[in-house]
Amino acid sequence: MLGTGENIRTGTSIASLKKAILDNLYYIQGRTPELATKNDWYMAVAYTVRDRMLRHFIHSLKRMQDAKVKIVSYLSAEFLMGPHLGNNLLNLGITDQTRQAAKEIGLELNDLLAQEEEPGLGNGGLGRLAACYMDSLASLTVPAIGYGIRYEFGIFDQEIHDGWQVEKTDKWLRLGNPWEICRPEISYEVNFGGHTAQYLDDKGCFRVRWNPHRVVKGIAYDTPVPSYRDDMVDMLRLWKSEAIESFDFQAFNVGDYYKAVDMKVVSETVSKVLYPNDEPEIGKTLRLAQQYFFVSCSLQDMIRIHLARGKGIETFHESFAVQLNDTHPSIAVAELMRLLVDEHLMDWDSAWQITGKTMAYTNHTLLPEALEKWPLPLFKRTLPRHLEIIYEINRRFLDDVRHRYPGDDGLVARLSLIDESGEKYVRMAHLASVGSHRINGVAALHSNLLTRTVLKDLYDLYPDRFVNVTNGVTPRRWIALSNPSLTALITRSIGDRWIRHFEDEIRKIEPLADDAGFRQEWRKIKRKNKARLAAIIQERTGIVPNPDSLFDIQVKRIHEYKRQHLNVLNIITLYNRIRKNPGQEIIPRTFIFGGKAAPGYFMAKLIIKLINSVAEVINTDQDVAGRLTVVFFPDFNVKSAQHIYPAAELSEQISTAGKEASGTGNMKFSMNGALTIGTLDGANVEIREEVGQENFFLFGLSAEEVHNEKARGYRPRDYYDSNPCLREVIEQIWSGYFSRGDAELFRPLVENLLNHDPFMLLADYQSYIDCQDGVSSAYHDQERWTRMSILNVARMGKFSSDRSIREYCDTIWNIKLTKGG
Ligand code: NBG
Repeated sequence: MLGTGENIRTGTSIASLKKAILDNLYYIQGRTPELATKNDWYMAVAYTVRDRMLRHFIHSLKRMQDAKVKIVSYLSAEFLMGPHLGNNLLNLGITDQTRQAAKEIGLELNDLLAQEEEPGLGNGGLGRLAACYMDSLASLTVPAIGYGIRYEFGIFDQEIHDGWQVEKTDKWLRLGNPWEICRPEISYEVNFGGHTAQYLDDKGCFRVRWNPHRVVKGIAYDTPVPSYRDDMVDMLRLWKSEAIESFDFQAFNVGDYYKAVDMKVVSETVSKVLYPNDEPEIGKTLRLAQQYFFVSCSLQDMIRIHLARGKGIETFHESFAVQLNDTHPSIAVAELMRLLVDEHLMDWDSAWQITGKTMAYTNHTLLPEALEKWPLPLFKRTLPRHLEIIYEINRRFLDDVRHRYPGDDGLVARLSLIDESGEKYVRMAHLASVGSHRINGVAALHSNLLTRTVLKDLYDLYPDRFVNVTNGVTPRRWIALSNPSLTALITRSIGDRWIRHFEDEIRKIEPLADDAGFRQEWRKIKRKNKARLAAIIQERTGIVPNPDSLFDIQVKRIHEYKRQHLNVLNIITLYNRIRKNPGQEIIPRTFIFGGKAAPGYFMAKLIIKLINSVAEVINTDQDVAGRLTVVFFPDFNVKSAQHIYPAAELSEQISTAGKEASGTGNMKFSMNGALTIGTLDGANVEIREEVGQENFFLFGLSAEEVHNEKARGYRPRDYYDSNPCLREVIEQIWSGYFSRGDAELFRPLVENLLNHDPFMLLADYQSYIDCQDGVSSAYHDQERWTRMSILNVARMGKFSSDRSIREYCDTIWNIKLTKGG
């Protein structure tokens, strides 16, 4: 029986949900319960949940037609949303009813949650940040559209074979995607290649026409992004590339069927696959095509929405605040100019004003080699009209620079949008900066270093444009969804307002750090989460971790600057101590690693092999049995992350100071009660400030010390020569101790450390080891450790993405928050 007055599509009583699931199974999946597969059931439940978002979704889209409302347009080549079902149930507040409804049908909700294949449309932190920001935008009831690419294949699935990473195609769409709504009628044409022609229009004005070589079409796929327990449902609009019909036609007319099909294949290639690098790779035409493709569709869509509000094009910036998530979408500066000047016939100066007021740019990296630049010939071949526009932007920009700094040719060359120091390149960070009214870094240290290193000249020119917005993560997915037991405990203690108002409310658990009963429950929950993770690890790897050992975890992309191999040096050091003194008492530890290496990044892949090789030796050594365990958790992604963070006790944030822009995993760990061992890098600095230095394990050189040591001429070999423990560890790796006698395998890694060590592992080694000893002794005192853990969570308010979004609204988008403030 349905609850009184309940609708089959919207009702949230157990009876309504149950009926709806069975209905959707029949009418959407075309199955009866007897024949339904697990995926059929998952789909039926997913559609049932989606139905319950649509009323608010449609209403929110209607609100976007209101000319008074400014819409945030978050342009990002990556959105790492994670599995939708659990999160949507949570945000709608119908998890318990749905669990019960499923149960009455004979289904386990957890099995259905496990059935969902996550959309891995991102590489790491940058893509996941975009997803957290979408959650906060909706929850703060800010109208927002996330614009990106609907990659057919997301980030590869990682398998481990013989200790090595093997990449497998991610076929996430294979079984269908119930969360998206395809909108074939929302589509735009995007041009590529060809040439431009100048002409005088009927008023005698100089105009440019672009005659492209190729045209593809972008189709919108919309995914609702619900707020946490509020009416707002924002939208993720991803573009899929397709062939335009006219091309098929032409070929058909001359009877060339195969050419028509070829054209279709080429067009569909644009949104085919996510580039699996978290640093850009120079010279991939397809990547530039992807960037331009999604940016052009998105800007055309925004202009359509703006004009549909009945407003003139000259007020575009009042309708949209466009945020460029790194330089990947920075072609938007030139594309908006093209649309305004060439298509909407606006004069250059007005168009430039509007562009600057609309755009803002977030930088996510300090690694100079990671700043995107495109070889000029490639750029010209792909986007001839945009190159002309960029030249014109550059001409005016550099005139201004010359005017302000007469005679400084060096400065002009450094600031130019075109790098002419050797082979010519278009500098995308410069384009983004010149075309934006705000430029931000993602943590205080990072923003500060930006103005002193990679963007220094731009900062000197436009100091008022630079601001900091420290990253944040959503406490909904990362605590309420991932850690239900902790969520229940906190809610029992301080009520449930903390989930929505994390910034102010979570602090209320601070006094409970002194409550022995609370501490005991806290520990029980951690123990339970560890046991749950241990079971998953056993299932995935065959390794059986001891749930009473200290869970010491490093999960993130594999990169030399993140220094997973420094962690390995500590593991081997501990191992050597036990070998020499088997009877000694030590705190048992389980070291867990997870993360993907870019497929072409040799050293990162070798680090994975090293971890697995060390694991093999240590895990099978009877002398250490149960005391040290090393695990490489394969295929780290959002789904597995939700099991990993809640089980962590120690969070490894050990990048070389000055290299990690912010980090966001560091926040997820700390929010789940892990203590951090870390350097003064990225947001670690602010996390330590918030939780208190006595609740944070700090080690290593500061960014400034790293800089100075390098300036003095860093010699890693000096550290090697003078530290016997370090020497022993390096020699073991070198000699084949962990590679069955193969002394060649890890040679590139060891030689790099001894001769160059660009990330200064050897300089930080002893400080890291000492700090790890401090961790062990702190862990010895479980009451003290628990107190520190509680204080970490209590003081994480600042790192809610709600706070970040509030700051973006205030200092960048000029949007007044109506609610939740
Ligand atoms: C990454 C940084 C991280 C940061 C995220 C989100 C890129 C280019 N940058 O430190 O490495 O947390 O961006 O800002 O992926």
